[in-house]
Amino acid sequence: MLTFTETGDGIGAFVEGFDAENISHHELIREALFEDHLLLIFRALPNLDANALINIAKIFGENLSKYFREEDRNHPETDEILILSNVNELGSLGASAELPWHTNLAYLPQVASIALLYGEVPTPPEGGGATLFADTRCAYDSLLPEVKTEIENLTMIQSQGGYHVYPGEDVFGGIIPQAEHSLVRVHPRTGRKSLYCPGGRFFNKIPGMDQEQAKLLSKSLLSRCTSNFYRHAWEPGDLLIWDNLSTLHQREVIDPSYTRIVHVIDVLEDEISGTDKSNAQ
Ligand SMILES: O=C(O)CCC(=O)C(=O)O
Ligand SMILES: [Fe+2]
Repeated sequence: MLTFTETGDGIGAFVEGFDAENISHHELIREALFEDHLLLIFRALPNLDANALINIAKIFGENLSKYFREEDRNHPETDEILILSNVNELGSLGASAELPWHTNLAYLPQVASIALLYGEVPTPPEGGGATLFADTRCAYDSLLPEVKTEIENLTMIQSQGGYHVYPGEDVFGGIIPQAEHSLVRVHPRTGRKSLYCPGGRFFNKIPGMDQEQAKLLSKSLLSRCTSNFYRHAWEPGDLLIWDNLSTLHQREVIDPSYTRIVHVIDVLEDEISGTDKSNAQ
């Protein structure tokens, strides 16, 4: 039987009994993800190979790996999975530093609706590298009505010189990918509002707002979102799937004397557009 048990931290549920071959489970996990938990945690699936992971991602939609740079396609068997590791020969993309709060691909116009992270070689608890998740939908709901009105029509520029390609742009020539997104997003599936990536790793500016004021607003919204979070201390074979439009995540620093290898897939959900409709031209 497919069951969901809440983490108790206001976001996320542990999933048991999931069978990817059972089609009736597909809509159940989509519903549990978007309507209820925003983060699904599958513990200890140590034998999940590349195909199995790709097939689970397909339940949610189109793989966005085409936006990754050629040189970063580092999985030996497929282009659809990125390996993030703090071991150079395996790809140094994630390195060992902390990754501040962010949503994946926020600096692309076509953002990822869902993301998957699979822990192939997690660090032991003393090795760091836990991943934290916060609910930006609840954070929006908790704002005072006057703050909601104040931010309703704001946009933010999200920017990153990192490892994803901005379609049509030459990142190798030094152009930093960036995109403008509405701060308040309406989830295309549930109709619920959330704060979309209100600060952290990719925040650049708020068009039309003085930069000091923009930074203060971003900081205060970010701290509102991240006052509660679920902290995932990895065990071998854990799989996390999250609603990337209604959450933020962060990775704690890794002790570089430990090896850590995780696999990433970013997905654009089939039935919805990841493009910010409220902002569409
Ligand atoms: O390594 C992790 O736990 C998270 C990695 C991540 O958030 C990213 O690469 O976007
Ligand atoms: Fe991420």
